[in-house]
Amino acid sequence: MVDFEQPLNLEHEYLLDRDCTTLSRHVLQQLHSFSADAQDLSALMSRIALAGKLIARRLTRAGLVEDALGFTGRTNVQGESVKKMDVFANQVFISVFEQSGLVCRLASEEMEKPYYIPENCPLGRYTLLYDPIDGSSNVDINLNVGSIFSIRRQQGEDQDGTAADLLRHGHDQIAAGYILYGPSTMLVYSIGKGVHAFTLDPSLGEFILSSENIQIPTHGPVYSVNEGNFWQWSEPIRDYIRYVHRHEGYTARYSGALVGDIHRILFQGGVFLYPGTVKKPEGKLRLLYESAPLAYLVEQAGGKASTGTQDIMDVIPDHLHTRTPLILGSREDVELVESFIADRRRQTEEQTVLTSKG
Ligand code: AHM
Ligand code: MG
Repeated sequence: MVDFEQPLNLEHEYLLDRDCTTLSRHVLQQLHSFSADAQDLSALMSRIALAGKLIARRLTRAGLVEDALGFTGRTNVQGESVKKMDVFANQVFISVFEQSGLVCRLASEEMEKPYYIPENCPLGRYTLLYDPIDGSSNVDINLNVGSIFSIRRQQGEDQDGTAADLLRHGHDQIAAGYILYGPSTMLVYSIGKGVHAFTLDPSLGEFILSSENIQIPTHGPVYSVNEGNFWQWSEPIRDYIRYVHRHEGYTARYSGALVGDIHRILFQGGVFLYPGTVKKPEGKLRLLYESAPLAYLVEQAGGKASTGTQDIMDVIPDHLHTRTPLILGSREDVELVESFIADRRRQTEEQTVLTSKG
């Protein structure tokens, strides 16, 4: 019941941003340094934040702006229909890094090959990998979407443009995170020193620190998966879902945008699953700019990321757009899913031995 007699305490409104720790200041504080590398990382994060603000601004008014919503009529390299917002957001990331001297090369879900910014290359020692709009199907219905990013040091010249130096495990990432476009716009990042969340204050136009050193609960109630794919899963994944259906304490949450689902799990605990399906045996999500950055983040928060049989961070992609099954979230919940997979595998092996003997 609202007590209308009580005056509102407006002090609380300013409690969080009283110190106004901005993103760039936070990066420098984390590194305890003003070295060239620290300045680079701070500048990189500021540019990513600028991309986030530009995308958030467009999303906020998308229903009022001509040509903001709907499909372009094209399909991308993944064979998926491209939305106008995908194209816009992809271009925003390119534009904010032009003439920055920071990033020589960008690679994204929307581009078959890496995009070079030649004027940056003499100086820019980094590659930005990103999913400009994650959860595109939510755009036209005004639900949350996100952007995912990962930063790696560029190794060598990549003269043939194959980006072979990117085909390495996730431990090579030096920073990763996401921007969530929800009721507030939030940026969550890690540079290998914990996970920190910033909320965009539109009146300042700045991301202000709102949660520091986020630790994911070791177990949580949420399981987040597209259950419409049940018929397409392997038996161990079905075993796990049958298990949660039959035990108290679980609740299903699935938004259609990975960033939103992971954001919930980061704060409240639980597990996100996008396993292989009949139609997509490797799952849907792409390693380099979806699964690996989120794995890096979740591990930094004390959680776990797995294909079901291997740590996501250890997976080496064979091409830029390689997909992997993804099981991500609270350590105990991910391990429980893995145990169902291991159990079935053991049973199958035992069965094979028995059959061969007899
Ligand atoms: P997108 O980056 O093309 O939007 O695809 C990734 C999205 C994830 O955000 C989400 O978890 C998943 O695809 C939803 O897929 P589905 O509709 O098959 O459940
Ligand atoms: Mg995506």
